[in-house]
Amino acid sequence: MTGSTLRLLLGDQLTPAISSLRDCEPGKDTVLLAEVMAEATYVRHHKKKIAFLFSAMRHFADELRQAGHRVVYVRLEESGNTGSLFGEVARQLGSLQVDRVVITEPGEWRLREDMAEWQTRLALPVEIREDDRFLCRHADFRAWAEGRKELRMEFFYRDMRRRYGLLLDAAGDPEGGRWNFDSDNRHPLDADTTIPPRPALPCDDTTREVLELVDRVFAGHFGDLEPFDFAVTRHDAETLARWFLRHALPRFGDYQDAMRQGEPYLFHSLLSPYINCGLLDPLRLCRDAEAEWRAGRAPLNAVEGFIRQILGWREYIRGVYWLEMPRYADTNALAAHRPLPWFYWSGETAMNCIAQVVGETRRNAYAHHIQRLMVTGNFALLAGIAPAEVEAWYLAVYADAYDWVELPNTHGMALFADGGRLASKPYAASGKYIHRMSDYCDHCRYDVKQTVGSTACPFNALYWDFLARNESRLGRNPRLAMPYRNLARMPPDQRRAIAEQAAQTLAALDQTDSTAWPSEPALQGPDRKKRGRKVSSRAAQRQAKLL
Ligand code: FAD
Ligand code: DLZ
Ligand code: SF4
Repeated sequence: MTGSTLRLLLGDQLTPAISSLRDCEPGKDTVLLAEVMAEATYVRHHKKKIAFLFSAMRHFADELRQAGHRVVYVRLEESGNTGSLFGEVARQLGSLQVDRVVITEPGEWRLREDMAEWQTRLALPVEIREDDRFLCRHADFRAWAEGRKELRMEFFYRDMRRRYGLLLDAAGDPEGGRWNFDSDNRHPLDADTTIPPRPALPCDDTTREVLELVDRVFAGHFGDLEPFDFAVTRHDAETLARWFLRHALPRFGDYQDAMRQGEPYLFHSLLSPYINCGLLDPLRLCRDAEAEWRAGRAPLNAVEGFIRQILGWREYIRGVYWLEMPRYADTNALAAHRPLPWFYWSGETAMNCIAQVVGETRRNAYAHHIQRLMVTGNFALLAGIAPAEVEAWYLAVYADAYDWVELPNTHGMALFADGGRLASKPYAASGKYIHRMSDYCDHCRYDVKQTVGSTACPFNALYWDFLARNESRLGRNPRLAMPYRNLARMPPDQRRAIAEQAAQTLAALDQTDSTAWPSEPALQGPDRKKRGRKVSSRAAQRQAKLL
């Protein structure tokens, strides 16, 4: 066979209409999907994330075969699997007669850089196409950003609303007279608000096989593998999307920022893993959400809020990533160098908010936005944890995490490590914010109303200390004028006491086990469990005393 093309699809490219398949000739071309160690371990992804992607990839290969494509699917343990995407492409070229390789650009800089060399290494044309599943092309984002002193999501979002004609009235103005209803979307949950139960999706044989594989091969990775309740087919992902639009979207807006102990999902969509891997189409979700409002089934604040997350934040975040990389990842505007505390992995801390979020993350490979931003992210910001360590954690633990979306959210939004390129101010907050938006403090050993003393909430002194420590960098930020005025008004004794309290907390943090997961390489089987226990009980002892 001559004149045929090898079309590589990555684990987050599970979309039949993707650019790399656009001119595919099913009788002639070969589509390649490969489970490879390099992708599963470049960070040690949560077990559920690996299982989700492998099962979704296997199901997608079936979907393509049913549509008439010739598919080569390489399983992780298949004999001869080279362990890398390049190796698998090269291996297929040995057995297939192809003239060229076609790929849709990957979502991560490291892989994009690697692929730039493939044509030379393979001595064959390698065409890398733009990923037009996103709603803003690279050139359009660059043109929008060109000449702007500051990049701000809000202005980008308005342009995107106009471009796609979403939630506009006949005159082209925003429905409801405002572009943004965020100020309506900050309600804490009332005690009697009930959360709708999510539909259960049973595992099929393919998923069960993958669960067995992941349990055996990735036993040393973070996270609980079961119960496993992710959708792994387009059909099931669409079922979950329909469920969300009908049952959770109406209250999505009101409770978007709320947190409640024991309720990891509230009214969030949980759709990010499916959008990011290509099982759901972001524009269709926006249009379907708009239809719910037009049909009178969901209020405008909810629908606008949901559309803003996808059309606005998601696209803006991606635009910033490709505009700023690779320099972006190396910035450290607040000179944060502290290692990541072990309790980000173990959850063993007396700070109940962190223990809850880490526990849910371990169980579900999911935490909603405010948990990521205002609990684990906020603590890392206040405590000055090194951005690269925090980013490696977020990239590993969430099922929706890929560098293009995780990095700007963590580096820019949560840690302000880019000095304000993405957000106009750091999302720094004391325990008061967590208390207002959740019931975590009701179950905490610390007292959220205290700033100094042995039972004081650690977030409080750290918050003021963060402002004081970074005054030369942040003091002139107009959006921080009020907290800096409050800091300036504090009597010197109080400032001194807060500085001492924060210093004690940070010293305690420095004494806790701080390490990547797992603490020792290749921990497997029963031995792993024993050593894992030893490490975590040592950490627990220290933290019981200190944090
Ligand atoms: P919903 O609350 O239901 O929101 C609807 C959709 O909007 C999401 O599915 C998602 O596609 C999109 N969205 C919302 N906020 C953002 C955002 N800030 N950036 C991009 N898309 C957004 N999101 C990821 O998809 N992958 C990540 O690796 C990731 N890492 C994050 C790290 C930090 C520190 C923070 C603060 C946020 C991160 N986010 C990430 C954004 C956001 O937290 C998740 O998209 C959201 O929690 C996913 O849950 P959901 O589907 O229930 O979202
Ligand atoms: C995340 C992931 C994992 C765990 N495994 C694979 C894999 O075995 N094969 C693959 O093609 N992709 C995988 N992925 C997704 C890739 O890491 C992702 O495509 C790149 O990071 C680019 O976004
Ligand atoms: Fe978190 Fe402080 Fe509240 Fe405890 S008191 S849950 S540490 S904010």
